[in-house]
Amino acid sequence: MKVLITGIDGYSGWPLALHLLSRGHDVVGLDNFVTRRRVKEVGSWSATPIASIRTRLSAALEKFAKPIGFHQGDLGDYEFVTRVLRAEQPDAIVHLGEQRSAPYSMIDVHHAVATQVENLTGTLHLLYAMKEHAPGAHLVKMGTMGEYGTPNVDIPEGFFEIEYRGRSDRLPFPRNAGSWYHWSKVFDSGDVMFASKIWSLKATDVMQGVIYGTRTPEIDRPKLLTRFDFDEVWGTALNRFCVQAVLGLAITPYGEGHQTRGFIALEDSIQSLRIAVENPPANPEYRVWNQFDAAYSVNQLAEEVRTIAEGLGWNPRIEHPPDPRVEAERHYYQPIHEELPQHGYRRTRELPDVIREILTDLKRYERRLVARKQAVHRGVSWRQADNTGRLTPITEAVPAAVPAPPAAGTAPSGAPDTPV
Ligand code: USQ
Repeated sequence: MKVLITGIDGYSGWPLALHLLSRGHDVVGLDNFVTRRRVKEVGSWSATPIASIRTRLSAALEKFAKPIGFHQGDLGDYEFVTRVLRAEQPDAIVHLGEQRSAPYSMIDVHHAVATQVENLTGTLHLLYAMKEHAPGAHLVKMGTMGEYGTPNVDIPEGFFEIEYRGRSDRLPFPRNAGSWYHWSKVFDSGDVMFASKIWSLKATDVMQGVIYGTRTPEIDRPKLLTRFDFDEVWGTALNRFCVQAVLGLAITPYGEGHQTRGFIALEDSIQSLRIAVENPPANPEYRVWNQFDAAYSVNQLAEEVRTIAEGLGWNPRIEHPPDPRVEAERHYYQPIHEELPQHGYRRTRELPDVIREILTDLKRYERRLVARKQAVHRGVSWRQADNTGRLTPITEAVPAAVPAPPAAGTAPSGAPDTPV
């Protein structure tokens, strides 16, 4: 199968590319490297020293004796999107190329607008380009469990049967997102659902929980490392807690800490995306899969990290800063996740093992964590309309120039080779 990954340079995109290659698929990706630039914007970098795309592509070629095709460009450029789809004719498109941070979207009006404009524009461009140039392709769209919010009833997989005033129907389950970012994913989902209906496209909308971890089996050498963010804007809860333990900073479940979310290890999240790719709907259809392994409160995660870090001889502590987000700190949480197991998914990674692995890996890169320690807490508050004062850059400026685009299917020539 030929698979196009948008956002191939990202936390999930890169390990997914390696995994699909290992399964014998043809892989081609596109990226505009915006996450690398935006992590710098908030004064941070990846804990793992990730190689440039050029080095990544040649390391993958060395390992799998098969190239990954690559196009540098922006999903906001419709000409670029159509050119790639026309040239590549993918069987599946995994759409990961979106602004993925809730705190980033809450910084101020400009970050909110950038998040929603980019995410919706990129998705619409992809849908129109599919309709015109690859109507038989299967779109696997990265959504988020956060689209549903935390309702006081069980959460189905996308749709539910409802009876109201004596009549019944199967309708999309109500969405109730908790950030401008999460709302952008809700709007995307509506657009993918509608496009699938009017143009008879095949689409799987993956409602993914919070991902954690540093490794997948294919990442067996430094040049193949994926990024690992730990600053308040780009790092997610469990990954941040591990970094806090390594740095001797307080582990920070916000507020009461009973906020509960679905979590999934990086390796299993890649397994799920691969299963979605390899099992397209037989006929045009918009389907929704909830993708997480288990629900944990942030308190449970903090305790788990503390216990394992203590086992390593460290002395971590937990503090509860006031919750900077506007979210329920105590709530019911019972999402259903039956579709993936029905398609062959099996959990392979247990939480304590992965935490131990993350802590061990991070210890190796401790100097990089120390160098960006100030970025672990930035103070983006959902209650403030403008958080920019808190986010004055604390490291070097973002490079202005974007490397020249490489030819399709070749390693880019202009991409910087310094690990970032
Ligand atoms: N949290 C803490 N302490 C921290 C950081 C976060 O208690 O230091 C809490 C948050 O308040 C929230 C929960 O942990 O209640 C999850 O926050 P998060 O930053 O790990 O995840 P979130 O902002 O929801 O977004 C992340 C990814 C996003 C993905 C989403 C899946 O950045 O791309 O869509 O997880 S989900 O959460 O299921 O919507």
